[in-house]
Formats: sequence, C-alpha cells, structure tokens
Amino acid sequence: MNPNIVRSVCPYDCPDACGLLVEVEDGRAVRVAGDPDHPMTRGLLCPKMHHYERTVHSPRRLTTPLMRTGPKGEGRFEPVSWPEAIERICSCWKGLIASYGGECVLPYSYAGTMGLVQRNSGHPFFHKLGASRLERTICSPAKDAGWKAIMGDTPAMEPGEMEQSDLVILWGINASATSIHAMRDVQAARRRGARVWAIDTYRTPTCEAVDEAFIVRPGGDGALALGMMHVMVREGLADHDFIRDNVLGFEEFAEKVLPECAPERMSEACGLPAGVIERLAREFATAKAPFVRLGSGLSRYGNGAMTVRTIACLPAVSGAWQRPGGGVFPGTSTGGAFPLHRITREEFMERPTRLVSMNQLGHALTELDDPPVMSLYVYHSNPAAVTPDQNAVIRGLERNDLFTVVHERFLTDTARYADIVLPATSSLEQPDLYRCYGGYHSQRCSAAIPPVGEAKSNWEVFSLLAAGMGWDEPFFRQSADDLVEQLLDFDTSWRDRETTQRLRQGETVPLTPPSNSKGDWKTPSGKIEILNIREPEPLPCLLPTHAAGDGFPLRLQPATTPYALNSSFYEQDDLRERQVPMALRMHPLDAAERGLADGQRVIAYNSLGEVLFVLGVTEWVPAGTVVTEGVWWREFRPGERGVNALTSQRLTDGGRGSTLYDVAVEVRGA
Ligand SMILES: Nc1nc2c(c(=O)[nH]1)N[C@H]1C(S)=C(S)[C@@H](COP(=O)(O)OP(=O)(O)OC[C@H]3O[C@@H](n4cnc5c(=O)[nH]c(N)nc54)[C@H](O)[C@@H]3O)O[C@H]1N2
Ligand SMILES: Nc1nc2c(c(=O)[nH]1)N[C@H]1C(S)=C(S)[C@@H](COP(=O)(O)OP(=O)(O)OC[C@H]3O[C@@H](n4cnc5c(=O)[nH]c(N)nc54)[C@H](O)[C@@H]3O)O[C@H]1N2
Ligand code: SF4
Ligand SMILES: [Mo]
Repeated sequence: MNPNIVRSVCPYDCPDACGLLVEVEDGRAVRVAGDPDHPMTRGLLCPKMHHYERTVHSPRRLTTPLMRTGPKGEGRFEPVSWPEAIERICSCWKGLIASYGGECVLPYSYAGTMGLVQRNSGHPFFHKLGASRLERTICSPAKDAGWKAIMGDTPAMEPGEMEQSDLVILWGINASATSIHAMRDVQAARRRGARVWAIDTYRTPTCEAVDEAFIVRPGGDGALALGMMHVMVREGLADHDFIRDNVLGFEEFAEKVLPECAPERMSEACGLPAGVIERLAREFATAKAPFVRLGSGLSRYGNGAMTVRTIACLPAVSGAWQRPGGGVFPGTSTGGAFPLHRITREEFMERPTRLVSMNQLGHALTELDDPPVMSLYVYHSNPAAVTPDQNAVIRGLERNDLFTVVHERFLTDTARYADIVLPATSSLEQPDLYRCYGGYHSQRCSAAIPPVGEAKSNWEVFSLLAAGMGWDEPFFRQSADDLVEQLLDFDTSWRDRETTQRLRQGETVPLTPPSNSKGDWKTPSGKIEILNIREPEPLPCLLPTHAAGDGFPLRLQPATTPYALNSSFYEQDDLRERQVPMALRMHPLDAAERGLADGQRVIAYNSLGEVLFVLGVTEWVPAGTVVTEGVWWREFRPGERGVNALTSQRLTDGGRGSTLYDVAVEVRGA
C-alpha cells in the first residue's frame, strides 16, 4: 500500500462503520476511498463520505476556543486560549455547584462520533461531577423495546442470511440513503431471483429500486401486520407445528386480538386496501424464507414499540424463522464485545443522579426545578437543530442565566447559543475503536493527521476539565489510546486472542455473537413471547399514534436525505447543493385543496410552531402526508426555524424514545 495511505473508519451514526483509506500529504487528508478489503465496505462509500477531506479541512472548521461577545444566538465570538476557556468553565461550575448542587449541570451528547472512547468519554467526568444524567434515547429505543417484548435477548440473525431469502422486505428503512451496503446486497438478491418489497410512507429512492412498494399511513404498520396475521389464521397459513414448539401465547392472540383485525378494519389505519393486505399476507406466508430488514423510521411514534413487536410476530406465526433466510433483522447489538464500563465508570457517581430525557431538553431547560439546569455542556450533538420541539429548546438556550459550553467542529445552531465554544477534532485527528451495528465487525484506528488548528478530542477536553476541577484521579490522565487498550485488554466470547491482536494492529475483524442460532430463544419462557405478561399490553394490539389526536389534517415525515446525516455534512457545499433547502413535498390533491402551487413558499404549522418551507408538489407522497428531508442549519434555511419546531417532546410507548415522525400539521401559503 502507498505509504501515504492510512486506514481509518467512518465515525458517523450509520450501521455500516465503513473502512476508509485516507491519503495524507503534509499532514492533510487529500483523498478518501472505501477500503476494498473491508467486509462491509468492499470499496464502496456513500456520497457523503466521498470527499470527507472537505469536511475535515473545511474553511468552516472551528480552530480556537471562543467566548461569546454578542447576544445568545447571534454567533458573535472572540478567540480565547485553551487555559482561559478551561479556567472559565471550571470556575463557573464550581460556583454553580456550590449554590445548586452538581445536578444543575446537564451534559448533552449523542452521535457525532460513534467511536467507543470519544463517544463515551464524558461519562466518567460527569459522573464524578455529580451532574444530571442524560437519557440518550433520541434514535430508536422503541425499536429495541418492541423487539425485546417478544424476542427477549435473542440476538439478531446474521444479516448475510438475506442471501438465502426468496422475498426481501425493506420495512421502514430508506436503505438507498441510510444503508447503502444493505441495498447492494438487496440488489444482488434481486438478481438471483428474490422478490423485493419496500414498505414506506412515501416513494423514497429505495422504493424505486425494488419490485413493489407499498405506501402506508405514518404509524400504520402495526395495523398492516395485524391484518396480515388475521388472514394467515383465517386461511390456514399459520404454521401450527412451529408455533407449538416455539411460540408462547399464539392461541390467546388468535382468540382475543386477531378476530377484530380483518383487513377491511385495518385498511383505514394502515392506508392499504383490504385486498392488498390479503395479498401481502398470502405471499409472506407462502414465501420460503421472507427476510424483513426492519428500519427505525416506523418506531418513532407513540405506538412505535408496539409496531415493531407486532411486525416481529409475522415470522413466528408463519414459521419463517425455521428456514435459513427467514425472519426479521432489526440490526445487530454488539454491546457485549467490549467492556464499556471501563470507560463510562458508573462507580464515579457518589449516588445515582437524576435522569433527563434528551428528547425533553426543552422542558429541562425551561421548566425543570430542584435544581434548575444552570449549565449545559454539549458535545458531538446539535440539539438546537435535531432535538424535538425546537422552540422550547431555543427558549431554554436563550436564557441569560444558563451557562452553555459547546464542543464542536462547526459553528452549529447550538454553538451559536454558547457562552464558550471549544473546537473539536474530526475522526481523522483522534484514535478510537469502532464497531458496526448493521453486521458484526470492529476496527481500531489511530489519528491519521494532526489536529486542525487548536482542535482537541472529546477525551482530551475531559482530561483538561478534570485537571481544571482539581481532581487528581490517574484515570483522567490516561490517553485515548490507553482507553482503547482498556477496551481490548479483556477476553470475551466475542473474540479470541488472535482477533484481539489483529484489532490492535488496525485490521477489520469479525465479532462472533455468543449465540445466534434460531430456536434458542433468549426469553424467560424460552419461546417467542407473543404473550408477554410483563408488558402493559400483554398481547400485541392496535395502538393509535399521537398525531391522530392532534387535530391537524396532514401527517409530516421529517425524513432522511442521502446527502446529509442528521445535521452533519451541511458544511460540504456540493452535497448541500444537491438538495432543495427546506423542501416540503405534497400530493397534488392536497395542494389543490389549499390553493398552493409548486415552488411557492409555504408555512407548515401546528400547536408547537410554524416553519417556512418551499413547496414541491409531487405524486411521490400520498395524499394526507407531507415530507421534508434533512435537518438544515440555520444559515441555510429560508426561515428562522427548522423542521423540529413542529415535532413534539412526547415519548414512545416503550423505551422513552423520540416521536419525531409522529407529527400532524396544516400548511398555508407564506
Ligand atoms: N444518508 C443518511 N444516512 C443516515 C442518516 C441520515 O440522516 N442520512 N441517519 C442515520 C441515523 S442516525 C439513523 S438512526 C439511520 C436511520 O435509518 P432508517 O432506519 O432508514 O430510518 P429513517 O431514515 O429514519 O426512516 C426510514 C424510512 O422509514 C419511513 N417511515 C417513517 N415512518 C414510517 C412508518 O410509519 N411506516 C413505514 N413503513 N415507514 C415509515 C421513512 O419515510 C423513511 O424512508 O440512518 C443513519 N444513516
Ligand atoms: N427532523 C429530524 N430530526 C432528527 C432526525 C431526523 O431524521 N429528522 N434524526 C434523529 C436521529 S435518528 C438522531 S440519531 C439524532 C442525531 O443527532 P446528533 O447526534 O446531534 O447528530 P448530528 O446532527 O449529526 O450532530 C453531530 C454533531 O457532532 C459534531 N461532531 C462530530 N464529531 C465530533 C467529535 O469527535 N467531537 C465533538 N465534540 N463533536 C463532533 C458534528 O460537527 C455535528 O455537529 O437526530 C435526530 N433528529
Ligand atoms: S456514512 Fe455509512 S455508508 Fe457512508 S461511509 Fe460512513 S459508514 Fe459507510
Ligand atoms: Mo439515529
């Protein structure tokens, strides 16, 4: 390999954790390519990462610590030195903690980097500080809760089983944008003769690349799955031998729930005609090995956990689980592979401090008492843009008595409200250890280039803050590489000595889950628990969405775009220019009913806020649903607010997740 090429890993919140080959010249990354030897990447990168060097060396990068000189939100700052910034933060915290106690400090972080060390490196610091703890539940905890309700701790099947499937269903996943390597496997399956369906709420690019797409009402998939199982039972398509040996509670489900779920009755909630529900049921039940790749979109609803639980019943009723390639794949969980507690250090807390949901930051900053939140420390997250109920979040960030510190690569919407901004390194400037959640592999990497400007990594800043607080624990004096070593220096059944040695050398290695044989169901009863008496609803059933009760006629989908990842990548001009800023897509019937025309400015509103969009009239979205893609930065939006001024702080039915897709609005001309 060219000596100027360094192996690295894509740090973003994406299931694939791609291997990167980074070409370095004079301490700068000049080119980035997909690693051809990486089992998932196989040389293919998504459009976002083709020019990662343009993010790393963007002229927008923050290069020195900054102190606010103008009103909050305006974005006027002056440079200060690192020692001054650290001194300011620590003396301010000491004063606040003396008056209000440690819980008046709230950390806020999520997934700017997925590296195990940098992502989790604030935990030991804030535990020792006695700060409030953040419940990190913005993404898909309802999916986990729904899966667990029926499957317990059963690990996901091997994603590679898709190869043996004759019917692949991309359900609530926009794979051509969010999981391009899964999409490549889907195309290969299709070439081998498998049929492929997509089930989504509008015609995404994924829908164009499959045999058939089914467009459902937002939050309506539980109704679809119930209707399908009604048909399976009515038409004798349930596999009673499999059920007898593997499933708990099928009889109760078939007697008490399914009789009410005839397709004619489910049609309204799921948005598909009864005849289509019947056909889906028959084709699913008679396929040899239907493989459901389950996304996260459908879990961000008031009924999201129940939706996932209900879909997971399908292969239990049809018996598809028993055949290679058959079943539901929700993503992998490799939590057991590394001893993360060696970084997070729960024991540094003197007592368990209060938990604050990251989905309810607006409430925490404006209404929480005893103590109030007096200081917010944000790292690798952009809550002013990505967190639900943006108006409440911004009301909180505008408080003059709130001391806000933001550690960032860019002057994000959130950083504009900071008292102190600290410049963060990108992944190429810091070592870490990564694992993937769309499959089973892991890779360690070292820094490929020196820090840009005076940027420091998350861990380096927490080391400095610990010293600034006057703590002398040796723990905080370790390097990030020492912490990586702590994660590796521990035997687990997931990897043997040789694998760990290869990890140390920077190779991509496979991780072996302790058990993923179907039939070995890791539930209290040892069976797939359609009946679960530990749940508030012991049997899967139809639950309403939140939006259904909101009194606004249109359902809004704040969906993902192929050219950004949440609010990341807007710094790359060419990626941004491939999108229409703040486009709101609407069906021609809905536009005509409101007298609205393609290309005009419109306002979408509900009881939480108003947001300015540019209307796109298209049959790609069904009547009754409007769609906007991406989470736009303040400086590129036509209006003050982004889409999250319309999303609410309400939580999911299980897992306390965000309900970012469970939104009702009305739209008028601007
Ligand atoms: N390009 C790109 N890649 C990304 C991201 C990104 O923003 N852009 N985000 C990353 C992150 S953090 C995550 S969590 C993953 C998420 O990746 P996915 O699991 O794909 O989740 P989403 O894109 O949120 O939603 C998937 C699809 O579900 C659809 N959907 C919404 N509601 C429903 C419903 O009720 N029923 C059905 N059937 N479909 C529904 C949406 O329209 C969308 O097309 O992607 C990661 N990768
Ligand atoms: N409307 C709407 N809202 C959404 C979503 C949506 O699809 N639509 N998606 C939701 C989902 S699934 C998720 S997971 C969340 C994601 O929410 P976040 O985790 O906040 O994700 P990003 O918007 O990518 O912001 C990450 C920030 O971290 C910074 N960063 C990157 N690396 C580092 C680092 O090493 N150190 C530091 N200090 N900073 C770093 C980046 O510059 C970036 O500004 O958003 C949620 N919000
Ligand atoms: S965002 Fe995902 S697909 Fe794109 S390079 Fe990173 S890991 Fe690979
Ligand atoms: Mo996410």
